Amino acid sequence: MEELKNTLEKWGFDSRFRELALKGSEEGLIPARVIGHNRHFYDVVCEKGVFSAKTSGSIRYNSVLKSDLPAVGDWVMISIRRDKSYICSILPRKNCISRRCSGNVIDEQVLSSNIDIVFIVMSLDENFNLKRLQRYISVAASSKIKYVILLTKSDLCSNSAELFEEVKKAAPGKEVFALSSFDKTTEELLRSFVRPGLSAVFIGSSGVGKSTLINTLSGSNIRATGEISSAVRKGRHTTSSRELLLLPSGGMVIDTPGMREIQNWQEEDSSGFEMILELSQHCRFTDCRHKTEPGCAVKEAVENGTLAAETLEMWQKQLEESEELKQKKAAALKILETRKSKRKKNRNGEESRR
Ligand SMILES: Nc1nc2c(ncn2[C@@H]2O[C@H](COP(=O)(O)OP(=O)(O)OP(=O)(O)O)[C@@H](O)[C@H]2O)c(=O)[nH]1
Ligand SMILES: [Mg+2]
Ligand SMILES: [Zn+2]
Repeated sequence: MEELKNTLEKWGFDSRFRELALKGSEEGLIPARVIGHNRHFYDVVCEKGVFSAKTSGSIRYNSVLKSDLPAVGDWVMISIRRDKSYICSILPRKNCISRRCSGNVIDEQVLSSNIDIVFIVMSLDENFNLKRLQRYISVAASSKIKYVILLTKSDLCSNSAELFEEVKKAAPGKEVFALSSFDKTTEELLRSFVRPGLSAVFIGSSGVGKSTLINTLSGSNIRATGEISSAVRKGRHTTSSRELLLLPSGGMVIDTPGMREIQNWQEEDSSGFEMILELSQHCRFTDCRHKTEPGCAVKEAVENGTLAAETLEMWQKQLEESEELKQKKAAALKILETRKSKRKKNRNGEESRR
């Protein structure tokens, strides 16, 4: 029994989840962690091994947002009935990293949950883009999970020191590393963060080296990486699904497919925009949007060159998006309430008929 308990601990099962799981175990359910997901099935690991599971009807019935469904990294309670396994509930997430779904749908997609560290990966080649990095930072920061920035392909870059400084400025006080994904020192660096029992997730655009870093960390080629020339593989993604892997040295990593766009779902985080917040204290109107209002201290700072116009542009875009999101969230909650009350009515009706 002790050995079995150890198995789940390797996968990050701690006292918090153990306590949460105890409540569910009375109904014959057992705890498991979601380690993979494809269209209709989830791969889950539990004391009895790895199983392919479906969600129970009640999970599907009660979900309004995509984020109400299981995600890679979740601890869940499952039932194993002969040859079929079902995910019956999701234990409350310790945290999660999520984004707004791409395209026109406004919904929350959980990229992974119950994470101890986020590696934001960007390469020092033509993929380098500070605006995009800011997006990733915003997503990681609002999830309140520790994040570290990895700038890969330093071996292909002649001005990596310069770019490194630019990133340091964009992420004051944060840990930033310029490296080559293949180096032994990179393995040591990653290992210092991904300790046994901890879960790390790698996020970033396609081709920046997320899977390569995971191979370096694990000491073997456990992940396929994109080897085809960049001209051929433009827009192609090597990693196509999220997967949580247990490393031989302990610790877990989640490899994710490169994302073309990432938009924050959570309330916007203001890190990186402190200067605007500070300046807006001096605007004539307390609700100044720094657009056409007279007496705007922020606009003034842009005009005299103390504040970059792009920074203000990004901040305004972020505000617009978060307002749109607030409305959508309110609408989604309404749907949930209606569903719940309908369900209650049905149940009451059934009872009174008895
Ligand atoms: N020179 C050099 N090449 C690298 C480095 N890191 C990754 N690569 C190469 O970049 C290519 C893409 O790497 P992947 O690890 O597949 O990138 P990915 O981020 O996992 O991409 P997706 O799975 O599509 O999201 C591969 O050919 C790697 O060998 C690096 O530090 N230096
Ligand atoms: Mg990959
Ligand atoms: Zn203003």
